[in-house]
Amino acid sequence: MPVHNSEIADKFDRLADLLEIEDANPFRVRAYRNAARTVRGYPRSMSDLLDDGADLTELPDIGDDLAKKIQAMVETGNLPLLEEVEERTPPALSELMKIEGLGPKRVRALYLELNIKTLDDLKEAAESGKIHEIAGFGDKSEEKIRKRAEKFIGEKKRTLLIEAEDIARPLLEYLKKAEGLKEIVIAGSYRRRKETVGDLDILITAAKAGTASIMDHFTDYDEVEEVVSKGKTRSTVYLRSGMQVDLRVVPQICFGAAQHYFTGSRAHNIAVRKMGVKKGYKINEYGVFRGDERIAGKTEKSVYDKVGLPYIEPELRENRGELEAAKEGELPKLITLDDIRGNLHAHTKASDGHNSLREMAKAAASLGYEYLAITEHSKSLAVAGGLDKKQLQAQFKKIDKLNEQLDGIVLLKSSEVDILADGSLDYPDDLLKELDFSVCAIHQKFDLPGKKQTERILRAMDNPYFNILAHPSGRLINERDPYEVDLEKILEEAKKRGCFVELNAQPKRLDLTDEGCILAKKMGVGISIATDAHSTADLEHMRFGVDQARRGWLEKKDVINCLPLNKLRKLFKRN
Ligand code: DGT
Ligand code: CA
Ligand code: CA
Repeated sequence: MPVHNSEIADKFDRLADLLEIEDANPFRVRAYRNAARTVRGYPRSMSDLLDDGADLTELPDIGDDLAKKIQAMVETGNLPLLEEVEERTPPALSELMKIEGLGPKRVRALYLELNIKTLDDLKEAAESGKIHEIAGFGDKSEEKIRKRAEKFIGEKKRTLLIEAEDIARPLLEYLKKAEGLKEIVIAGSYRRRKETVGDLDILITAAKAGTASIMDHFTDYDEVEEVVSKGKTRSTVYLRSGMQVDLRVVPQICFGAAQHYFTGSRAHNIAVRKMGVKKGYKINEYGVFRGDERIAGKTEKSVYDKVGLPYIEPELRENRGELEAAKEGELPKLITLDDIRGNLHAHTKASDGHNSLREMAKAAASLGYEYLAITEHSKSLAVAGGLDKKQLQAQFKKIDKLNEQLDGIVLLKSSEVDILADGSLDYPDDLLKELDFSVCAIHQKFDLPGKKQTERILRAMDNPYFNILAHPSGRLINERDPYEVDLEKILEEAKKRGCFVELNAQPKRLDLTDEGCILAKKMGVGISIATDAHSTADLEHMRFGVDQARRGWLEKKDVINCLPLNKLRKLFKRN
């Protein structure tokens, strides 16, 4: 298993934390923090870079010593200096630094005076009222610390949808083999296609005789690490991956009501139940009831029927206005994967991708696309293989030639152009002019204050060759927070200028968010759902983008790559 950038960054961060607790030289501490930030946010993995013979000292904030440490971590997985520091300072102290209000000095005081080494120690000491006895801590801060420690201990990382799929797929295959099983569905946030899921909620209907053996079959699954609870109709387990799975077996007659209930969201359920109450019905996971009489529940549609609504797609069920829209007959006709006609963001070997132009074109054609845009990184992103003017023009020549040979698909000449710190674009206008259109993105200086970051993007959009803003928030789910930016302002100005925004379909990005899509649609800004593919396989991530788009209420008409190429080309001509 290659070492991930996030693992390297975590080690540097932990080292910086512990050194800070030890009161080490602040410059040294900062050097490790900066290195962590560089590595964490880097678009290519350190191990790939080293495989390609890249010089890591060309990365921002990485000098000789840090480059050597990164190389050692890639090769051995270890950072010896961290291990050395952990010998003398308890490793879990770095966890305590994550509690808001606890800086290195306070963590050090808690450790030296109360021997607090872990979050549990901290919570315990706060509960027994020991903390306010130390200088610098009052009653109030003790209570705050206790609450925050509790919250922190309770918080669990949510799993990316694509990872949840990898866990769910074999489990589903396995469960289908259970004796007596009739129907099976994964409900919950998974069915609503949320970008991350907390746990999996599986519903099964079965012939009566099969019910007990189905639970045995479930808890016998090879990947089950712990059976939390096991009953006739409901069981919960933890898998080795850490994923919690709730399984329920329900009678076929209430399958629809159970699907509706366990698909959620909770807020949507509560709102539907309230509508039922107004009509004198009780709605729960067993059905819709008038008094003791079950009047609906076999299908989800029958449940909606009883409250006078049309069927509502799971992706919309967040109580974000879908019930009102349904009442008015104004539900969106959600986009589907079949509506997509092309992909406007992809890399090849020429920058940091893994496949050739021809391979990418063939793969896109086999997905039924009319067009695929090649968008290598621009020159400033040298370590991600950014192209200089000559290289880009050489690629364009190759594309022209290839287009003559290709049948049914057209490669578009583009680039993922860096938006520099001052808002200028990374290529001069006379080169940008040669592109069919541009995809512009921020890859460095993530930490500007919101106003400046917004200003930077607006300046970039002033350039008449700016077409699509890629991954507008810059977030990496579970890894990097979005940069501070006023999305509404950007959308407003994008609309004025005839620019578009991307919904990056990489499962770790999914950026725009669902809320971002809703906002862009409201403001009338066209969206490009694009995979940012770095390999032929990545092209298939389009479906995650479409899922997110559906959560964001998008229809075919809101998405520019649902257009045929001739119409799309016109959109890219700004005055
Ligand atoms: P997750 O797992 O955090 O990603 O999110 P969900 O939506 O899958 O939530 P989960 O697993 O806690 O529960 C599954 C569904 O069950 C939830 O979407 C709605 C339903 N549900 C759970 N608790 C309640 C509740 O207290 N009231 C109502 N009306 N529905 C609930
Ligand atoms: Ca769930
Ligand atoms: Ca659950």
